[in-house]
Amino acid sequence: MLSTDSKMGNECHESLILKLHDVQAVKFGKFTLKSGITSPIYFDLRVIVSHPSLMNQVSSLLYQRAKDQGLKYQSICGVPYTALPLATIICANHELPMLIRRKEAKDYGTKKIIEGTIHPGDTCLIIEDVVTSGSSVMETALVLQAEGLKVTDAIVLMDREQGGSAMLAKRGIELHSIISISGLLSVLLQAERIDTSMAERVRRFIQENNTYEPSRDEEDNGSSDAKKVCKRKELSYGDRAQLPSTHPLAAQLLTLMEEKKTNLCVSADLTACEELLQLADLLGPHICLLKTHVDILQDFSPAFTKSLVDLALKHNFLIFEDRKFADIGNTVKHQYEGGLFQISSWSHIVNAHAVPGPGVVKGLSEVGHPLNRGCLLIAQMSSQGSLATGDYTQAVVKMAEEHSDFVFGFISGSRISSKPEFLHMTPGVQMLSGGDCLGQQYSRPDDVIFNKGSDIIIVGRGILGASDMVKAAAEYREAGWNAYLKRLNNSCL
Ligand code: S5P
Repeated sequence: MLSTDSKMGNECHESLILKLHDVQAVKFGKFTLKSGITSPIYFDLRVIVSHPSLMNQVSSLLYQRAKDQGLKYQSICGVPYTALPLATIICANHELPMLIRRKEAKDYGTKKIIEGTIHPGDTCLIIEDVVTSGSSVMETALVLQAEGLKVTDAIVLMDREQGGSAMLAKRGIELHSIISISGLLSVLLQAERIDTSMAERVRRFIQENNTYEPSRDEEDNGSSDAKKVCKRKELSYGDRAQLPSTHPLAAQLLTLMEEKKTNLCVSADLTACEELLQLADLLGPHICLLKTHVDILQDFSPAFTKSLVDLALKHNFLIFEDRKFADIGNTVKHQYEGGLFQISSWSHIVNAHAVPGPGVVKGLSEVGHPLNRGCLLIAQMSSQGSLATGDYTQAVVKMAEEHSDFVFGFISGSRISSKPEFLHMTPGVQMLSGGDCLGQQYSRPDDVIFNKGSDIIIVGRGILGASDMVKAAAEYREAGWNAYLKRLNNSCL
């Protein structure tokens, strides 16, 4: 087992997930689904109606999620049947109007399909227990919309991450889930309720059984984000390396990416030097960048950085110390050059928050520029509730452009600068979207590179947590590279 600290926080719905497993609302084995497909995981959330404390816990989480998202709605409708009592509890506890959708219209009397008082123009929030393809939520939404109600959001306890969210988004409904498959598997794995091979079987099943099939139009153009990408002339990594405005270090990185055919950066968040060096040697052939957090190493020594630099030369990758400098220029200068770690002596790339103003870049540049080092500015973050959005992100782009002799790119969730000399690197990447229990949020490689137009995927636990890290790295590399090729092919040249 690697010494990475992958421990989950307590507010991770850990107890809820364990209770759901206790009452067999989630089961592992071999199950034949309605479609005839054999699945290694099965959800039967209906059983929770017999467990009142679970019902209360789930309903309050659903309500809280809507509150955290800042959703505005005038009524709630639960998708029949399991979500019906959940909606009832929420509405009763918070004195909210509820609507009930009938499965079948009554064949006598009013022939109503929705029970309750309908105010056309009101927004109705949909509640659901599990979403796979999203079709049940959609059916309910259509019935509500036919009555003149607006449906913009749905809250679900469990998203199976098999395309439901994408399908609903395409139809204007945002899906918010409490538990993701990745979160569920992490908790059950840690509690030793399932083993690694079962977790991997489920992950693979989910990836291979995505129910969402983009329409031809979408396939041709990508999502709406990709349409924006398509409008641009898309240069290859190799072409961007040749641009006169490209920073020499960015040019070196872009060239090696093209040569090695990889846009994968592994986030080597390990706590023992020897393990980190072994990882670098093992994954070196697959990566363009190795990202470190040198201050989490328990046994750091200058000899370690020398070995790491040797491995970078051996496998032709660059080193990126994820130090996230965020102080006044004079202080970051010392932090970069001196102290125990002497970062500037071995790390090709560092990153910084722009929050202190341009002084942070000037201070770092005084040390790094003469050494031909480069810097990324953190323009967006992958964590939930990040404040690095909107005007702040725009200001970071401006700051980068004004210091392009040292700053050559961004940490961001998507492409935020149209200048091809800037590189975009995106953390929070796993094969399945979802998150951890401490606010990390994951996007898939294809989404990051093809839809969002980023250049490099940064993957930590998606690889470090796999039983076969080399295989996992190869899979991420392939997914990232194929998404890049798809983007180039899709480019409107
Ligand atoms: O916004 C960010 C910026 C960074 S650099 N979100 C991040 O997760 N990171 C880093 O990327 C984080 O410090 C960690 O080292 C890595 C993500 O790790 P993972 O295990 O969640 O893939």
